[in-house]
Amino acid sequence: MQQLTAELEIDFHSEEYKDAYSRINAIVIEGEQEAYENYITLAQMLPDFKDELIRLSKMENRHKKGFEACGRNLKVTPNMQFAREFFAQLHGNFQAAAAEGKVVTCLLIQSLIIECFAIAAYNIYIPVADDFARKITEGVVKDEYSHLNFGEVWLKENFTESKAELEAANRQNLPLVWKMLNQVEDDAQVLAMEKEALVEDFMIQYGEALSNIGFTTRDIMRMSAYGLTA
Ligand code: Y39
Ligand code: FE
Ligand code: FE
Ligand code: FE
Repeated sequence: MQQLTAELEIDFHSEEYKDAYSRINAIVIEGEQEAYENYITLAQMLPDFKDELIRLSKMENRHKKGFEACGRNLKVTPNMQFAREFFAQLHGNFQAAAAEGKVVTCLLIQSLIIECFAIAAYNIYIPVADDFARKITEGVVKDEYSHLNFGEVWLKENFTESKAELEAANRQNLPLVWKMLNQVEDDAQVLAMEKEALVEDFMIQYGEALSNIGFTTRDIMRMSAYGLTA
């Protein structure tokens, strides 16, 4: 892994790298902050799972602190304004769903879509990260799999009643992921993260999650196609 970053000759201290990092690092910090808040909201919506969801929210808060340290380590100031705008639509959809008590939509947005996005981004980042950020990100990505698992297990257990709402929420929110990926493509490239690799990893995680919940291959194909219209 050390080798890959050396082979690619990534200069973590160049102005170009730091400029791109000011946005990507901010996105990750903002994402972790919103994930922290989203799991607190979910804890209120699912009182039977309150303790577990509060535990997940605390993990998100630790992730945020880890990524703040990654930015400080490279002497980069995260562009939080950019990051808030980046998440605004997905965040708005989560909040609207929460206000209506639509727990299935909230779980799809946070525990499936956002967690799969995080897993894809962190998996692709780890081999090309600086040594400090790599260690932090390796610890974080393990936690993200457990967050995805929470959503999968709950939705699998409630699949029949959730199916229609999941399809609607997928249709509403999956196109946002492609929009977001397109927005960060150039910055990700500067960090040696290929958009094609991000898309591939996301679709594998997301498709596997839908399959674990109970969707058929045919359903998954149909649901995945909504991304392409973005
Ligand atoms: O559950 C979580 O911890 C998720 C909030 C974090 C999302 C991180 C989103 C990363 C997108 C980065 C895009 C880089 C190309
Ligand atoms: Fe996280
Ligand atoms: Fe998470
Ligand atoms: Fe490319």
